[in-house]
Amino acid sequence: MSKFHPLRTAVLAAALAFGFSAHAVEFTDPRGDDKGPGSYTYPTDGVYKAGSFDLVKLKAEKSGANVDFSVDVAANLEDPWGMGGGFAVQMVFIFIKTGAPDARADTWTGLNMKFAPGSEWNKVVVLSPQKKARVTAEAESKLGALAKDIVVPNITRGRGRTITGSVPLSELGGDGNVDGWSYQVVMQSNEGFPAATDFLTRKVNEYEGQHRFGGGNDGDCDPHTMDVLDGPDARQADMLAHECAADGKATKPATLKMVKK
Ligand SMILES: [Ca+2]
Ligand SMILES: [Ca+2]
Repeated sequence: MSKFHPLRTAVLAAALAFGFSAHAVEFTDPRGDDKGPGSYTYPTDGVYKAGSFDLVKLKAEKSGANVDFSVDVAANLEDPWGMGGGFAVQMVFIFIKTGAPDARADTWTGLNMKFAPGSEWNKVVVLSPQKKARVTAEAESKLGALAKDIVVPNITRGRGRTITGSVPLSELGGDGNVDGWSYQVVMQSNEGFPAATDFLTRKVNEYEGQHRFGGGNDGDCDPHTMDVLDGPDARQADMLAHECAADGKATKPATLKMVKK
C-alpha cells in the first residue's frame, strides 16, 4: 500500500507544476507615455481610442515547450475591422536578447530605430491581429535576412486589455531561461495597407490624419512607435530622441536599450 495519500500526491504535482512556471518575467511601463518621443499624436479616426497604444505590461512565461507572451495596454481592446482575434488596431513587436551569438542592432524601414551596443537582439515576437500567413509573408518580402528571426504565434488574441500569443521555445533559441533574457517592446499599429517598404506598420507623419500618427516628420527618420518599454537604464525620452537632416535621413537615429530583471 502506497504511503502517499492521493490528495498529497495532487498537491505535490501542483507544486511541481508551479515550480516549472517560475520561469516567468514581468515588466511594467508607465501610463500616459504613448506619445513616442513626447510629441506624437493618435490618428483622428475614432477606432484609435485613447490608451490603445499605451503599453502597460509585458509578461513572458515558459509553459512546457512554449513561451506565452502577454502585453497589456491602457484601453479595452476592440475589433472594429473584423480581424477575428478580438483586437484590430495594435501591432506589438517584442524584441528579445536571448544571449545566442547571432545578435543584431539594426531593425527595419518603418520602425526607423536601432539598438544600442550591448542591447543587440536575437528574435522578435510579433503580436498582430493579421493571420500568421500574412505576417510571415510580409516579413519574407520586406525584411530580407531579418525575416528568419521573426517569430509569429499561430494564434494571437485580444481580450479585455491583454494581447496574448504563444510560440515554441525552440523558435526562440537561446537557453530557455525566459526570466534571464532581456526585452524591449515596440508599440505599433496594425496597417493592413502598408507602404511598399513597411512591415504592416502605420506611419508617423508631421500632421496626424484619419489613419496616420502625427507629431513626427513625413520621412523615415523619426521612430515609428507610440510607446516603448521603459527600464531603470532605459528612458523612453532618451531612447526615442533623434535628429533628422534636411534630406530626411537620420543624423542620430532613435536607439533602444534592452530591459532586464
Ligand atoms: Ca506606457
Ligand atoms: Ca514607455
